[in-house]
Amino acid sequence: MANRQMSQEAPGMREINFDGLVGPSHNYAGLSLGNIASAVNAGAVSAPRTAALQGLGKMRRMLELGLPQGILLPHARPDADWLRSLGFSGSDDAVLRAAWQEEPALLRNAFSASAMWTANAATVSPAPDTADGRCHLSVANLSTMLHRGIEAEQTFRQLRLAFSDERFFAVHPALPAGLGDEGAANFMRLGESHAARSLEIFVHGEGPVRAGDGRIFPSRQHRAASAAVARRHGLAAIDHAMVPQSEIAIAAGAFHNDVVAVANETVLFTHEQAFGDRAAVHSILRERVPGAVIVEAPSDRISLSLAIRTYLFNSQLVTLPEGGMALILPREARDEPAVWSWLEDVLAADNPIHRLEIVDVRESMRNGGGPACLRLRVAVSPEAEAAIDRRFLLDERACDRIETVIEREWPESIAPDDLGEPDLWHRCRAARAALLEALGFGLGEL
Ligand code: SUG
Repeated sequence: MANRQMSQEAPGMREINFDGLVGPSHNYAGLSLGNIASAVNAGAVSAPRTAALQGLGKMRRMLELGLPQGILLPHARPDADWLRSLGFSGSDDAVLRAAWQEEPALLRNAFSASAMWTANAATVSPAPDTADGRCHLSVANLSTMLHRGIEAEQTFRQLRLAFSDERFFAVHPALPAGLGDEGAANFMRLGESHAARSLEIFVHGEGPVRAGDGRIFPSRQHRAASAAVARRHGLAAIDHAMVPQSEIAIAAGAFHNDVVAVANETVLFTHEQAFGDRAAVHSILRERVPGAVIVEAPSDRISLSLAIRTYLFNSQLVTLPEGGMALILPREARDEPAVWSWLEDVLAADNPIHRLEIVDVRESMRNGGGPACLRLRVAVSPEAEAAIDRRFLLDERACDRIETVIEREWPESIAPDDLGEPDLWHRCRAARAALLEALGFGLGEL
C-alpha cells in the first residue's frame, strides 16, 4: 500500500443512507429505455401506498439494525412548472389538461415518481477523500432519460437544505446535459473503513450498446461526466479510477452498474461480468485498497440475466454497529433457489458478510429499482452529522408520522388512464403537502 501512505482518518465516521420515499404518483409508464423491468411492466396498475410502505419498511429495518437512516422527499408531481417550460400555459390544471390532450407522453414524464431512486440523486465523495476535507455532493443531471432529467432542480434544492453547512459540505449543481451523469449508481468507494481515505471507482459506459436481438441499450454514465465530478470534488489521481461498464451487462439490462456490483469498505460484491475489464478492476483493488476482498458470483452459477432479474447485486452492503457486514437483499433474491444457495456459500466463506436481511420493495423493483437504488450513501463524521438538517434524519417516531400520512393520503392504485384525471393531480399534490407539513417543511422550502 505504498501508494496511499497519506491516509487521512476521520474518527467515528459512519455512513447514513438517505432513502427516497416513494411518491404518491408512483406508476408504470414504461419510461426508461434499456430498463427491462420498466418495459415489461409498462401499462400495469401501480400501488403507490403499498410502494411507499414497502420503502418505509426498509428504512425501519435499517434503524432496527442500529444504523442511522435519512430520507429524501418525493418531488412535486405532476410537475406543471416543467410543462410550462415546454410552452403550456395557464393554471396548473389548465397546463396538465392541455398536456394530456396534446402530448400525453409529456404528462407521463411529468408524473414520474422516479426521484425515489436516490442512488441517482448525486455522487458523494466523503470528506477523507477530498482536497478541502469537506464532503462533496454533485447532483446528477440524469439527462439520458427525459423523465429523470426533471429531477435535478428539486434534488439540488433538497440537498442544499439538508447539507447547508459549508464547513462540512459542498453541494454542486448538475453538470451540463450533454454529459450524462447518473450519480452514485455508477460509483463505488473502497477503503479500510468509511473513515479512511478511500479509492473512488467511477464506472462509465462507452456509447449505446446493440444487443443480439437488435435492441439498443443506452450508456447512461459518460466518462467525461465522471471525470468532471472527480475534478470538482478535488480527488487526487491516486484516489480514483475510471473503469468501463461491461457491454454484455448493459445489453442484458444492467442500465446502471449498481445492478451488477456493490462495494462497502474493503468488500466488492460483484458479478463476474460486471466490468468491461475484470482483470484491471481486480488489480486496481489489489494495488490500492489494503485488505480488499472480492466476493464474485461466477457466471456458471449465477447468469447475468438471473442476477438482473433478482437484483442480487442491487442489495445494500452495510457495516453493522457490532462489526461485520450485512446484505440487505430484495425478496426476489430469496425466492430464487440458485441465488439463495450461492448466498449461503458466501455466508459460509471467509469474508466480512455474515448476515442476510430480506426486504420487500417489489413495487419499486417492477420499475427497475431495488434496495440499493432507493438510497444515497453519505459517510460523515459526528460533527458533520450534527450539522445535517434534522428533518432529513429518521427515528421511529418520524417513521410513524410518515406512515400515518402515507396511509391517509397516498393513492391506493394508479392505472395508466388515471394520469389524465384532475382528481389524481390534486390528490398527489395534497399528499405531498401533508407529508411536508408532518415533517416540518414549508412548501416554499422545497
Ligand atoms: O432510471 N426506473 C429507474 C430505475 C432506477 C434504478 N436506479 C439504480 N439502479 N440506481 C431508471 O431507469 C422507470 C420509470 C418508468 O418507467 O415509469 C424508471 O425510471
